[in-house]
Amino acid sequence: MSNTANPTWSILGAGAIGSLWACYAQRSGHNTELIFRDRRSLAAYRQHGGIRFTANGQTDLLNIAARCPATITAPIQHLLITTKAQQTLTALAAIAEYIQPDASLVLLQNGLGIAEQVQQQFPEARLFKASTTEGAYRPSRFAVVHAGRGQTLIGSAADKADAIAQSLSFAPLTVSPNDNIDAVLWRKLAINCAINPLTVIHRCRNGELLDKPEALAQIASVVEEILQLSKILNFDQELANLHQQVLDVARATANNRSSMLQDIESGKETEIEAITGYLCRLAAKQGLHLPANQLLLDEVQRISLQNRV
Ligand code: KPL
Repeated sequence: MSNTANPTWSILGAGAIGSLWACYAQRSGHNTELIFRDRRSLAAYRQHGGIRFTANGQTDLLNIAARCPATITAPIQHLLITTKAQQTLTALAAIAEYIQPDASLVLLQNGLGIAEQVQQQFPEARLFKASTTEGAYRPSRFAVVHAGRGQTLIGSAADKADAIAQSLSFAPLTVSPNDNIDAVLWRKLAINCAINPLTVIHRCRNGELLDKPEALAQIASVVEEILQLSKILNFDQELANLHQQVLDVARATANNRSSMLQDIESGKETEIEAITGYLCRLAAKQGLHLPANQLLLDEVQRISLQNRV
């Protein structure tokens, strides 16, 4: 029952957010498929019997269709990309032959700097960028918990996003078109830079940062540097009240472990390169050094190296 208004969405990246979208798509009767990295992960998924999905205190095992690059047979016209930023290009290269030239590609991930490279790899594709504050985490492999409601915005420099937003709104998830998605993503990057690395360094939940004078001082310095860079890039209007907003997000998500801390705790590669790394590289191109952010980057890289399993 795939058609223009109700397309089949292939989902690349079965992390928390990819699994969340896949589960709600399946629940609401839409065609969807998860694309796993290789035959081994696909076999492990099949062995597990599906994704164990928990929402509103209820858990179900959802047997969502799944493939890996070697088992894809049909062309891909609608692709939701929820891999980690640094894994995107390799994951896309593995399925590139199936992606239709004019496919709709939606990037829904933390960090910046990948969209331009994806557009280069698929020059005729309709590329959309999205950002979500839906709260989801994976208590174990092939399991996802929808922990808190949030907002999801989508936009594109070249296209209207209304139809795509609608087709990705699998109830109760709602995706809204946004005319200034780059500003939304810049703000999200800034908030991620101010919270995520510090939760790793202090090994604490988001809200616990607010009780630590040292962390509060670090947040203030990180924010100050981001505002400096944003001014040079003419992005400063987008960041009005950034400092207050960071504190609000830490308070609103007080009980959560940031995605970066979750990665560290499960021995996975973090997204530090696409978050603070991207910020520091962008600053360097402008001849600007961001010492507080650089320190967090170095420190998280050091912790990750010690930590990888
Ligand atoms: O987006 C987040 C994450 O965990 O990645 C939070 C902590 C809410 C903001 O940085």
